[in-house]
Amino acid sequence: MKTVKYTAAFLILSGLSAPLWACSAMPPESSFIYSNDRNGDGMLNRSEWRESRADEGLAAKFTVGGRKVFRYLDKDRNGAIDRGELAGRIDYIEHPCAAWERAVRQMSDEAAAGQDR
Ligand SMILES: [Ca+2]
Ligand SMILES: [Ca+2]
Repeated sequence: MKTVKYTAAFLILSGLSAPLWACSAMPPESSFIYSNDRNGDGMLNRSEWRESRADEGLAAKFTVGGRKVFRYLDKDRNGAIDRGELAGRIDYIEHPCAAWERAVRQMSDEAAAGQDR
């Protein structure tokens, strides 16, 4: 098991596998819409909005599901809220890649400590 960890840490440190080891997450507004978009059109209509919930891990700067908030956020008045209309108004409490980055850092620290021995 140690060999696997050290090999992974070596590959990460050497940059050989950067594309394989990269962590990516969708923007928070996309995550919110994806979680609440029942008809899959990439937007939240009034009905979807009323039943929307912000996932644990997301912090919204608006009252989720509120009628007045819907009117305020629907800037183009097309009856639906899209990603652009939510941009900057919702964020991750902790970025989804943060735990992954800590784990990678710990592996590389352990690998470095192993080389010092
Ligand atoms: Ca929808
Ligand atoms: Ca709109």
